[in-house]
Amino acid sequence: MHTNPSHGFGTRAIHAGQTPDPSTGAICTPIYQTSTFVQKSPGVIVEEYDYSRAANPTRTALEANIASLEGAEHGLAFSSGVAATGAVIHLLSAGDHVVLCDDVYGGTNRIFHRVFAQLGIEITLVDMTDLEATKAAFQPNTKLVWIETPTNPMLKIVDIPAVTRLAREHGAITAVDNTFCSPYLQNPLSLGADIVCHSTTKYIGGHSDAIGGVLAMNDPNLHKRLKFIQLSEGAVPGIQECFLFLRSTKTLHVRMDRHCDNAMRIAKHLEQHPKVERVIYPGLESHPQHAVARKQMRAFGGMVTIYLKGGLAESRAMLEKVKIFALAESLGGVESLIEHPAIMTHASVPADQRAKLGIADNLVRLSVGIEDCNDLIADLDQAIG
Ligand code: P1T
Repeated sequence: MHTNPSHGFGTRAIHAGQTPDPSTGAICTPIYQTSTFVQKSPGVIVEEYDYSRAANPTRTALEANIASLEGAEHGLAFSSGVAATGAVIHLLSAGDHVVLCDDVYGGTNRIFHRVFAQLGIEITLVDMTDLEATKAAFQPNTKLVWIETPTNPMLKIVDIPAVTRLAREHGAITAVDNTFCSPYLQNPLSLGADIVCHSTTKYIGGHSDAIGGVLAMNDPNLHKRLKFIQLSEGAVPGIQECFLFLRSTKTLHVRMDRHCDNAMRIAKHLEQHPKVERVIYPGLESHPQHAVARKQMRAFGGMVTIYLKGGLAESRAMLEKVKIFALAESLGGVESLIEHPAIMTHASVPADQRAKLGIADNLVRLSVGIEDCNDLIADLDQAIG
């Protein structure tokens, strides 16, 4: 199927990167479950295919599909979101410096501080909603700025054009972890970023049944370097996973609309709840960066973070009482999840940093699914008590 960049998101989601199988007409891209490809003569190969770590047609279709959804020239698929993150950090050399968003997924914090810091990468954590502090964090050896927005779990919104401008002025590249938005809600390359990163495990996959990651970029040199890292490190996705993600992107726009509608209703409901101290949702007027969110996001996503009145006892009681929400790490699936960041997803973040960010015992994170919203609200109400 021919698609071009001017087609709407839904058309590209369903068709980009995919042509009916030439040998059978199968409308879905086949699962090319093969590790190797027969050569016509030594070195004479069909298209680019010689070995599936280097390239595989099902993966090529996924990479082209995601690139189209991000408005990018190139896509690269990885075995997980952190594998995609690690590939970007491998662009650096010992002695290089990173300006890192202070509130990121716990595993992102961990790979920077506990894997790459040992290899000589310097890191400065900064609250990127404070542009003066962000500017002050740059050093002469700063090579990479890593943004996550909305941040996990505090849902802070980083002004992508403003921070990418600072990075360019300092000769650094910018990568944006766009997992919480999916390509449907925000396209960081169009806002000035050099690389966009997703954990496809989340909204792109959408069904809580596969782990994966992707990068998308425009610059051919960055693509060449990252493709070399993908080949050399070998953290590539399995072919079945590529098929599942391709299947899932076809409904991404429809699912995201429902995630956003449900999350907005739940955020507004909980804002009025007598046992809830504070609701953090970028779509609420009360969110400190609501204006920035309006500028760079098409809608406000499916993640809602709340502070309950009380402490660990109150949050533990709620997490044990939910019946439709499932107590589990991860996010972005069709089913609603609930979790305790301090004990679960962000346990690997040092306690002093958690305290500084506000990841407290009464903080609870919701990944609002696409069930009937009335049922979700009733479930939260009975669990909060
Ligand atoms: O789990 P993996 O596919 O490796 O993705 C890592 C990752 C990267 N970026 C963001 C913003 C993420 O939220 C994650 C994974 N997050 C969770 C598992 C979680 O519950 O927050």
